[in-house]
Amino acid sequence: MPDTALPATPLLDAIRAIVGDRGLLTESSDTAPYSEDWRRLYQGRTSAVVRPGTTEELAAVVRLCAAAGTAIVPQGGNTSMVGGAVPNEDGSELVLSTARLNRVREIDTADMTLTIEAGVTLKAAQLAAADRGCLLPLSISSEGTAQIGGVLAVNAGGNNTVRYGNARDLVLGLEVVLPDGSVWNGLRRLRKDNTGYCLRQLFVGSEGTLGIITAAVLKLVPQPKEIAVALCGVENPEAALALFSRFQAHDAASISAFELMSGLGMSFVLKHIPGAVLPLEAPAPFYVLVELASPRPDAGLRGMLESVLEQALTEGTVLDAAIAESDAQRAAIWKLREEHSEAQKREGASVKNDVSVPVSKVPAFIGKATAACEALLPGVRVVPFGHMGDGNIHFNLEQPVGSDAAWFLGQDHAIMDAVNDVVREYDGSFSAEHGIGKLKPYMMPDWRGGAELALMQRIKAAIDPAGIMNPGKVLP
Ligand code: 2HG
Ligand code: ZN
Repeated sequence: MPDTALPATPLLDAIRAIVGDRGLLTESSDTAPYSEDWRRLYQGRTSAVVRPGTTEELAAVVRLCAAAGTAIVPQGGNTSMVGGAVPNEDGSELVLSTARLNRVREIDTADMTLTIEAGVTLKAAQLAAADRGCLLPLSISSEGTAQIGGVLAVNAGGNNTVRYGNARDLVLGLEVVLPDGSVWNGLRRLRKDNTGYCLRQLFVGSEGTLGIITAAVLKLVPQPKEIAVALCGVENPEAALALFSRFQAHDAASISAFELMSGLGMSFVLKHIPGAVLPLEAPAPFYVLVELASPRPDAGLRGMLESVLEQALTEGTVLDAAIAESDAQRAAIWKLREEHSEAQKREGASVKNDVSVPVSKVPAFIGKATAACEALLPGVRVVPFGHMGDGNIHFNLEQPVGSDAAWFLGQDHAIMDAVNDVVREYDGSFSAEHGIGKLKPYMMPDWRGGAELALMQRIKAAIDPAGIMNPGKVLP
């Protein structure tokens, strides 16, 4: 055994007896990928990653940890942008991976429900639904890796919130392992069920601090039969908002995504992502990706897209536009948007602000926050993009060219504070869809202090009195 492996303990022996050898990783080379977050902001350590194969196994492991007073960090695809799924640095916390809970339990096309385990990736869940002619209307850039359990635990939003709401809005039922190792089976599939406190919504968005989601019943909708996508170049966020209003006035119900990108963010994608091509004549200061979708095959979306864009071109709201002519072109346009995070990572160090403001305030927010950041850190590169149709902007800042990455990352609180001051002016939120994790608990007293935070702390104490579930996340 290499000297990097930590010694076996009675707890690990007992856990091994439940999950078997394939359910327990203890070599540091095996546990390392589970100990660091996607952004590489947090480098934790753990003596073991436990990978139970069933809910019963997972519950038995939690019972052992509860008895031993050992803290647990639940982890799905480990795609958190806020360090929500990494263990601390002292190696005292066990990582509990849901990856092997990966069964689609049931798809019911009459009830339009998907009963699915936590470890299925969002992409696999979408494909399972599509196989049965249904759509799971949740789409995020990390869907190939992110797992259902984590997606629900953080109440992910993504690209289709403008039409279908956030993950929370799709959850009919949940199965949760509680901090004492008991299992709450709330896998109901009812559209109406007023029976006291809505417990499932307590766990959605709790980021693993109240229990571990092991399975869920999610709502499905009919698969779109017609989809139309365009990439538009626009002068500024004001023009993007004007375009959004045009589409809304025309047929608000057909909008399934309305995404904003900046010229700089797009240039990073074109530079760093192989195969990325801009389908417009010339680069633009900002871009909009608009997607219309309908379950009707003859909805005439293509014609509608053309006529709205023609009007917008005539009045100057849009500088140029490309409408996808095939599935491949549609995917190529979406790739330009979905690779924004990866491209920014390759360009250098970035500080992220996952914030939301009322949709009508997005342009003013971007203008003011840009000015604030440029005044704070001359040379900083502002890369706002995101889900304009629901008001969620990823107001990200890339390090100044030639600056030291560690120095830049050390400015994160000053940058986030400057951006959040503007968010507050517009009655927005400092955390729109990525959650609080390990990065933002310090903001909670300021933003959610008083009765609200006190209530959250009492809920945490009531459900997890020993504080073993994902310590140090969400609550300060
Ligand atoms: C997206 O919308 C994700 O692509 C990631 O939420 C955003 O990298 C980010 O800040
Ligand atoms: Zn996003």
